[in-house]
Amino acid sequence: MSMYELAKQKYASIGVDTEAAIEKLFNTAISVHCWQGDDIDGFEVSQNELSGGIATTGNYPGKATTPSELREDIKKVFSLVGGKHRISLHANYAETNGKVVERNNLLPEHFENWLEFAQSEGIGLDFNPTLFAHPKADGFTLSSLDDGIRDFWVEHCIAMREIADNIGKKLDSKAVTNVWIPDGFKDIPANRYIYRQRLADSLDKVFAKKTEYNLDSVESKVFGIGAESYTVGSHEFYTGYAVKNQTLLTLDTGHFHPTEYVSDKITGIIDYVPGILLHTSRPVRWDSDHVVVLDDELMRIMSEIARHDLFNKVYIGLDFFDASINRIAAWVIGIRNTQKAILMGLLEPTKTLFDIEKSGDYSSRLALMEELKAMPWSAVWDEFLARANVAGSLEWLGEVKKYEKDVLSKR
Ligand code: RNT
Ligand code: ZN
Repeated sequence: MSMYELAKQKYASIGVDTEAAIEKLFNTAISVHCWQGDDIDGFEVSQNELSGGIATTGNYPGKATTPSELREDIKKVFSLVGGKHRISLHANYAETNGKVVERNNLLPEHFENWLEFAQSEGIGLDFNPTLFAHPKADGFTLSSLDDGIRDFWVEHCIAMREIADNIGKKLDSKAVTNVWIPDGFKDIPANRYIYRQRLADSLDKVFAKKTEYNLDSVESKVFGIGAESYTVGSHEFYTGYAVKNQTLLTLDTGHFHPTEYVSDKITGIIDYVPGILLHTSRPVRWDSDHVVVLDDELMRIMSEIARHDLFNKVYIGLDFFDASINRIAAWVIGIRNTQKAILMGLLEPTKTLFDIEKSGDYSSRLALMEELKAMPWSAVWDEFLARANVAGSLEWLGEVKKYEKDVLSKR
């Protein structure tokens, strides 16, 4: 009997259907962030240094320097992971044919090549206005007290959600547009209120027009480099804003105090917003955006989604950028780990766990949860890879090494 058949039987004995889990995993799209491929540089004609309190570190050779190289890399990544996914694009990945197009003037045509790529891959796209790495993003953007600066960013966000709406329609797949701003103070502010009022007013302007194929989301943060004392778009601010205005709320796993868990926030907020966008990341001592590993928190997050069947309300996206290792490997590791965690969540005997808990038998609850970790989930994972026709657990790295030799090293 194959490893998978044995695993299938073992799971069946605790009431878990591995076939259903595999099918669900196939149907769970992850929004893959384009910016892992080139350290968030993007392709603007006038390049500006990364800013906004986020940073990539490392100098691994072979990064994508053109849109076609980036798409080639993403194609490679997609060939190494099972299932159909999406691509999350930042505004600074627009293609303007060598012409300077200000961010507030961006149009769907500037994402035409991405649209064609998505069509040929049969996938959806998501968007992010880029409110950093720009001369007008010096400390404050949507919350700026300077009308000129504030209006510029309002216009930029409006342009991006129109692009999302337009492209979402063409792809017949709703696009999530995620707004994150770096606004904040290095040192103790005198007036914590005024910037938040300003931000709320800007967001109202940005979201004023209804869209059909675009879903708005807002992303909070606890601090950034250079904004250690005060972040305008804090978690409380955006939670309130999202609930009041019924936008999605983005939860980035790197944006909270180290002892706070995103996994515990999901059921706290899900009934009050139209959805949650996850930014799966890995903070190491700070919001460092390391590649996602299969750690406890990732498993807890995915098990929350699986236990309550929240797949229709939680949009799973990635957000990490490591320039110190092969960037294709970084992507594949992060995507595969996210999928492994989803699978582990799907392989839990949820009803049994809930029933045991209701009965008050907490010893059995803990025992079962711990035993689940030693169940043969990896045999189900290998079966998923085999059915997806992608390289197995130990083989994919060889393909990345080959790609590095044949393609990346020649850049
Ligand atoms: C920054 C936010 C944001 C960015 C991307 C590049 O702290 O997490 O999501 O990482 O937009
Ligand atoms: Zn994020």
